[in-house]
Amino acid sequence: MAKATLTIASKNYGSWSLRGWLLCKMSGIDFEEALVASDDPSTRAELLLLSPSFLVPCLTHDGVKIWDTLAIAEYLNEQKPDAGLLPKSRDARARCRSICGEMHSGFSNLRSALPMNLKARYPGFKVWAGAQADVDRITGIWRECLEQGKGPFLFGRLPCMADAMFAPVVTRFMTYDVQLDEACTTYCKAIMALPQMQEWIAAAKTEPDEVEELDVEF
Ligand SMILES: N[C@@H](CCC(=O)N[C@@H](CS)C(=O)NCC(=O)O)C(=O)O
Repeated sequence: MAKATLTIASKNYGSWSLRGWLLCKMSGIDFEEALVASDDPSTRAELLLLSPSFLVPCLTHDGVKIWDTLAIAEYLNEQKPDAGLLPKSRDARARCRSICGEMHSGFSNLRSALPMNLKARYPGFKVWAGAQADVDRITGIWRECLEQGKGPFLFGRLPCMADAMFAPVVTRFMTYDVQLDEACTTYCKAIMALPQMQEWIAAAKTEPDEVEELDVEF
């Protein structure tokens, strides 16, 4: 079967790109990256051809395009059912899908106030109350999952779909110096230590410093 292509944008700022890329890596699908600078008007036409929604990530595989991160996750799970993108038990799968959906559609205060920026560090950053409510809900989800699945990842020993969905939140917590309890700190360390995360972050660091308008939700 032909190699898949994952269209992504900036590795430093692209939180959805990171999720899509981690999902591809975790699934083990054979894929190549197509990196587009989505802020550059001259490449937007190209992006429109590659991704019907104009958004990234977009996965192209065997004649189909999948242009939404949750749809990519479900598609990869169908293609690679043994990769462990979803937990094995029905109950855990239901919880995993629920928290992935919650991440996909929610936490807009956190996403706009603490945009992903892997190269930046803001020690002592003041998180405003609206974003703090999102931090509290996310850490509540993590604690519950870590207690039930016994860690080190949200649903047990290996990272799954939910860990990919929350990975850019982990990096935001580090960038903005968000104070966490021991369980959540340990979880963040486990995510940051994943070889795939190390690979993505190393590539992000080689990107040129970006335009200021990208320092907003992206
Ligand atoms: N719901 C979409 C969100 C994707 C999204 O917002 N992607 C951002 C970049 S991370 C984007 O492509 N923005 C449009 C642009 O920059 O032109 C998904 O799940 O994939």
